Amino acid sequence: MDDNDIEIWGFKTFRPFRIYWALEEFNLNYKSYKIGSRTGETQTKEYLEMNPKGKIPFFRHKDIGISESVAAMNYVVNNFSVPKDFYVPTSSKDKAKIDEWSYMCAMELDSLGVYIMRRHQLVKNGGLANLYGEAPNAVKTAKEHVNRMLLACDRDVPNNNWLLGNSPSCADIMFMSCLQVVKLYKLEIKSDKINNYFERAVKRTQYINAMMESYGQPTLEKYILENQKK
Ligand SMILES: N[C@@H](CCC(=O)N[C@@H](CS)C(=O)NCC(=O)O)C(=O)O
Repeated sequence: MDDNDIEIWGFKTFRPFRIYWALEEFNLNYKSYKIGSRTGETQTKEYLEMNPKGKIPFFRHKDIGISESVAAMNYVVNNFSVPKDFYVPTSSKDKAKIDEWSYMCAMELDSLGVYIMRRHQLVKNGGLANLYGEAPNAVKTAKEHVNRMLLACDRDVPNNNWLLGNSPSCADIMFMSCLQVVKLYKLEIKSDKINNYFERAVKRTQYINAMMESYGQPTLEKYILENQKK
């Protein structure tokens, strides 16, 4: 398939980042619209006609529009010619392993973990308690949940490789996107293996390009520093 007319809406958070990283791995052309959540930009008539959820990211390629980050990431890796140094499995076993990582990240780390923290933490701690209500116990148990899930991942994180071998795959995009936000919320990752994996992964050029697209900075540290100045 050709990469004409790929468009992506959204930036500055870990979910659009997933799509940017996939697009960068596949070296595709795309047009990005740097709109943020809760800025009003996702609530215009035009945007809501495209994506009635009123959220970011939104992805469009020709006649298909996709309003879920994981689905858009998968669309990219399943519809364009696969670069040599990116792993898209053909075996049902490896496909299942990638699904296992993706669902774990989207449900356990994202929805039940960092997103609960984000919704119910105080604004001064980077949360949205002003909109969704302060819920210290929910935040506490969400943090514990993230911790527990990360410790459970430790066994399956390799010492020197990507999650499924010598090249990154969607499993890595998903896991790294969540580790990124775990770090943004200053949660300690109590696994040397996972911390070392993170440090290896952030050196990849395509990761850095995706960071530039979504956060305007090559590293998370620089993005955090930039925001502290504001
Ligand atoms: N499951 C969706 C979640 C999308 C989502 O919640 N996006 C956030 C920003 S990363 C958003 O737009 N929030 C605004 C809102 O909830 O109104 C995905 O993975 O794409």
